[in-house]
Amino acid sequence: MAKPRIHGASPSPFVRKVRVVLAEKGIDYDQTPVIPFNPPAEFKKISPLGKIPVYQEGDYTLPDSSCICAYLERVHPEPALYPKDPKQYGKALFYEEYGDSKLVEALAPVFFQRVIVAKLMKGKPDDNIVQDKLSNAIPPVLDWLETQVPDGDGIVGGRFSIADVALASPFVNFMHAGESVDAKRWPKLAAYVARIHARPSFKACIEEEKAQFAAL
Ligand SMILES: N[C@@H](CCC(=O)N[C@@H](CS)C(=O)NCC(=O)O)C(=O)O
Repeated sequence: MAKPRIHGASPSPFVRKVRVVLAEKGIDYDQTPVIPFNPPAEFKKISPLGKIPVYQEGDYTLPDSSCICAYLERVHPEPALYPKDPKQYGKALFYEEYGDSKLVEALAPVFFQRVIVAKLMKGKPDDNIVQDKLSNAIPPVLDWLETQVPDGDGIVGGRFSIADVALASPFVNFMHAGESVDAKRWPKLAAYVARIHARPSFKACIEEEKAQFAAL
């Protein structure tokens, strides 16, 4: 098998999902830090939606973090990151979707304003957007997650899975934006996110990203 290459910049929650899965499965890879708002001319050929990440293995390319992670599970089945039980499998896919859509929609604008606009683009962040998300969009999402998360590592069947990867990844962006889950209001969720982020797979990404942002 050709050494895989991930096209996409590390702070993307979707790129991070794939990097965490690669690390959990012990797969070595290269990375091209494509920024989707300013992609190289040829990028659309491998990313029809113009989004990151794209996975490449020789001349095989595959966009979309969920498709990539599912593919990686087929070619590297161990350690398994998808439950074998059909009902748990269905739940894991739903939590992955919830992380990728609802959670990213709620948390990412705070990251975008405070990090992308303020630090990378050296612009003025729109504090109205940030406050609206923090006050209105985010609490109901965290309220629901508080009812779902376990005391252990795995939200589905007590085993770490793709669901945990997808749910924990957007909280890294929240952290880069100077925010965290309020442990007084959402104690189970705060502890769960901290546990997942402490896994070596997440920790390596987080430390690398922090160093990148510190250099700005
Ligand atoms: N469903 C996709 C979403 C990927 C995505 O939205 N990536 C963002 C960066 S975090 C992007 O490339 N945005 C550029 C755009 O939407 O044009 C996946 O899971 O990979």
